[in-house]
Amino acid sequence: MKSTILIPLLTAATQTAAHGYVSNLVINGVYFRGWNPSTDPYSSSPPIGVGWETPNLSNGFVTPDEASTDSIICHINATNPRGYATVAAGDEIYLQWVPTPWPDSHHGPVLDYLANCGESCETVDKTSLEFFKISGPGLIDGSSPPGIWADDQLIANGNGWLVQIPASIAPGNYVLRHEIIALHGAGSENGAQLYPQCFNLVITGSGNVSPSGVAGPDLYTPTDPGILINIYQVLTSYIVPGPALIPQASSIVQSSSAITATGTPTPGGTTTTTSSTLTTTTSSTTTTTTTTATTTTGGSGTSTQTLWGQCGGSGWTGATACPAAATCTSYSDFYSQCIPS
Ligand SMILES: [Cu+2]
Repeated sequence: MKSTILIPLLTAATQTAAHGYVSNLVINGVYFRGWNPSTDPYSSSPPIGVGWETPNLSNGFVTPDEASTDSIICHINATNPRGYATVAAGDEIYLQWVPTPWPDSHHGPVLDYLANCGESCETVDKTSLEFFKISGPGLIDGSSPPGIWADDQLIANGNGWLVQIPASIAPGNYVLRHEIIALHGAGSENGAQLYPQCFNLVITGSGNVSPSGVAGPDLYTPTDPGILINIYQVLTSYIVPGPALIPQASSIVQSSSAITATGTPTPGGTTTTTSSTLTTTTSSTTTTTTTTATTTTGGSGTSTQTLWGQCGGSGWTGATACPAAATCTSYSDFYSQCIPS
């Protein structure tokens, strides 16, 4: 009896520091940086971005116990970003996560929702947002525990996830809520880890579908069958948490998405919604290379990495020293992180 309880606990404990976030979006080849919780909260003037801003200093997750709170909407104490990216209905958006690879113990579904902001996503009250689900694969193959899950496909495709904006969606201002739910500890109550990440989009097009949705705190409960579940057993099915997919949702084949240019977010209040300013960057062979370079930029100006920042791993060219109270800790061949000593 003891051993069945102990194993998941140990699994969770060894992975506590290997959490993550979306480092960037790629929209038709154009790169938009996300909110970086390792560096941006320490900056007095972080760049205008499209990712919701959160003082998520532990680079952590939202717990099932917080599913009924505002934390579930766009992560802990999230506030509106000051910009947005423009995308056409029908286009695909690629969301890339760090660390690379996403910790492979963290099996679980990958979910995408939209919510219409009305006038502006830069000023909207997040508690008024009503989310409808446009994508939500969960279990791919449960025959060999702990199974193959949607986020295993994410790891296999450049550590990113491709989601299509439904072609028939009405144009307007939307928050894209993208989320991984990690189930490695989900056999115990409050053991699942929810990683919601939000982005501001202006969706263009001529569609007329405006689905109804549900408020963030109404999406899940801690005892949903897809949130309280032991994945260390053969599973023949899995009930993905949250509301049903809208009928217009599409299922697309996952792949990575090459970066060909860097996009500048359009500041809120700007009336032009046709396109963002593009700056062509030196082309790179893989998206991973570009991400690494960007992470390095985040730590520029000092040879010491910030607390929780990356400090090593295969291909890493940034700072390898950690602040005085932290130790550079290796989690895989690909990722080391400055952890408080
Ligand atoms: Cu984790």
